[in-house]
This record gives sequence, structure tokens and C-alpha cells, in this order.
Amino acid sequence: MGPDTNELINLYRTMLTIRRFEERVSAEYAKGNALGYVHLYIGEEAVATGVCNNLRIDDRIVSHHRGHGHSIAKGADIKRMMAEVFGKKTGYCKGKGGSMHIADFGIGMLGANGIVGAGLPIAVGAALAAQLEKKDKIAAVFFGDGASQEGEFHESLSLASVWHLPMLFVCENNLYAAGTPARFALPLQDIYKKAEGYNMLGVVVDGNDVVAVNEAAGELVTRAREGGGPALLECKTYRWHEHFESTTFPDMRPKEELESWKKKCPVARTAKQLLEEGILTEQELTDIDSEILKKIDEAVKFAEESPFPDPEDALEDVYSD
Ligand SMILES: Cc1ncc(C[n+]2csc(CCOP(=O)(O)OP(=O)(O)O)c2C)c(N)n1
Ligand SMILES: [Mg+2]
Repeated sequence: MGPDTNELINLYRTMLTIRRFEERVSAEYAKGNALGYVHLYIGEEAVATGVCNNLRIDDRIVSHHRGHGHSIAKGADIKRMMAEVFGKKTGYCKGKGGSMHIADFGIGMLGANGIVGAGLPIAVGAALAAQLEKKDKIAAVFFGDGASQEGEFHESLSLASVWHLPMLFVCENNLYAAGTPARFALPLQDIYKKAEGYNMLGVVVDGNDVVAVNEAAGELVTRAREGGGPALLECKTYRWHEHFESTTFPDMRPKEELESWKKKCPVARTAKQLLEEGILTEQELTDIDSEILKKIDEAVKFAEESPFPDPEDALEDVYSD
């Protein structure tokens, strides 16, 4: 069953918040305000939004290097996110982690991760904890087509299946791992088919259609909660920006390919649906956008006005055995 009117508006709001947050991060990066590596999710917003719409606050997610969308969709505070991207003390990691390490345990966001594939076994651990807690919680992990080539992918799907864990593996197949096209690197272009090798359910969905992602994820999340075990959901999608924000790293992808995917914009698609179904007017869409842009401005102001960490802070929150 499709989302009701309010749910569709909420899905739209979340996608637009991710889009506007990242457009601003891109602009701030160009001005030198966003520090470190910044990988943007623009174009892929429907995946995080559709999956997290089915999760409770006590469900846990693990993200990867392109993780702003997952944090926002799970309910993270965009002020603290922006401050972290700016390397400020008020950020989620006190300015020490940056864009690739945003985490908020309070909302079940166990962290973004700069190591490709490393989030999968962490999510297996979270799913095992959920299974032991017996509170029908689940864990979900987001990872790319590139990560599906890592050893952790194999180990994690195998263990999750053997232990019948309550979890969802969400593969964001955006057809590239940095500069390497999936058609050169993957032995099988349909990653969801790999699930069969682990005796697991594999499902594929148009990752630019938030209604389709929401519906597919909803079924798999319910199934996992009810003891049906893990599943692999492959979402076919595309990123609009280069691998990371940079003035020196060339985007080798064909221009026509990018343009064809821009025509499948998940945000514009939902705006069109809201208009055509008479759910919102043009004016109401503009009002939602203005409201979101205002919040982004406030987040940037908060980040700008926050202090950088002190040099001695480098010795805090550091652990070693
Ligand atoms: C273990 C490891 N190998 C290589 C890298 C360098 N690296 C960072 S992102 C990336 C590509 C990942 O591609 P994919 O998993 O498809 O995610 P996408 O960037 O497309 O979202 C690579 C190779 C890394 N960070 N970690
Ligand atoms: Mg990829």
C-alpha cells in the first residue's frame, strides 16, 4: 500500500532537507568552510528517506562515507551536523570527525564510516544485540556497489543469514565506486541476486522512487521485526556530484549519463506527484522549501559562530589499549 497524504509530504520534506543541506555544504566547501573530505548524496535522497521512514528511533543504522542523508533521515540535528562538517566544537564529534564520522547514538545512528565496507559487520553486531534484547528492534546498514566487493559484505551476509538476524542490508548501487564503473568491477550487475548465495531474500527497487523504496523497505523491515530474518535491498540510483567535493579530482562519468539521471530526480518526482494528486499547491511547495532553507541558514550560522576545538582537546575522547 502506498503512503497516505501526510506520509508522502513527510517523505518529500526529508528528501528536500537532505538536498538543501548538501547543496549548502557544497557551497560552503567551495568557500573553504567545510573541512576534510565531503562526499555528497545529492540524487540518492529517496533511498535513505524511504528506508528510514520505516524505522523507529530505537532501531539502529550504520552509514558510510556518503552519510549525511542517512543521518538526516534518521532524525539527526542539522545544526550539529553542519557544525561537525565545519570542524567546530559544537559538532556531533566535537569537530574531530568531520563529514565522514557523524554519529548520534541517541537516535540509533551508529555512525558514518570512511572505510568502505566496514559498516556491514558493525550493523551485524547491532542486529545481534537487537535479537538478544528481544524488543523487535532491527538494524539497517547502507553501503555502495563498491562495498559489495569487500570481504565484509560476504562475511556479514553469511553470518546474518546463519544467525537469522533482524536486519536490512541496503545497497545503494550508484553505478560507480569513486572513478570505477560498476560494469568494469562487478561480476554481477544486479547485486540483489547475490542474496541467494546466502539463502537470503534479495529485492531490487528503483532507488529514485521514494514511494517504491518506502514500500519495499516497509515489507522487509516488518518481516525482520517479526522474525523473518535479514534481507538485501538493492536500490538502483546515481549521485549527481563528483565522488567527493574537489577542485582537482576529475569526474570521468559521461555527461549524457549524468543528465539522463538528473531527469529522474527523486525530489522533483515527488513534488510532481504531490501537485498532480492535488495534495499540495505550488505555493505550499515553495513554503516548505523556504522553511527548510531557513533552517539550513540557522544551521550554518550556528556552525559559523561556534568555536574550533582547542589544541589540547585532541587528547580527549581518545582510547587505546
Ligand atoms: C577499504 C577502503 N578501500 C578504499 C577506500 C577509498 N574509497 C573511498 S570511497 C570509495 C568508493 C566506494 O564506492 P561505493 O561503495 O560504491 O560507494 P559510493 O562512493 O559510490 O557511494 C573508495 C574506493 C576506502 N575508503 N576504504
Ligand atoms: Mg557506488
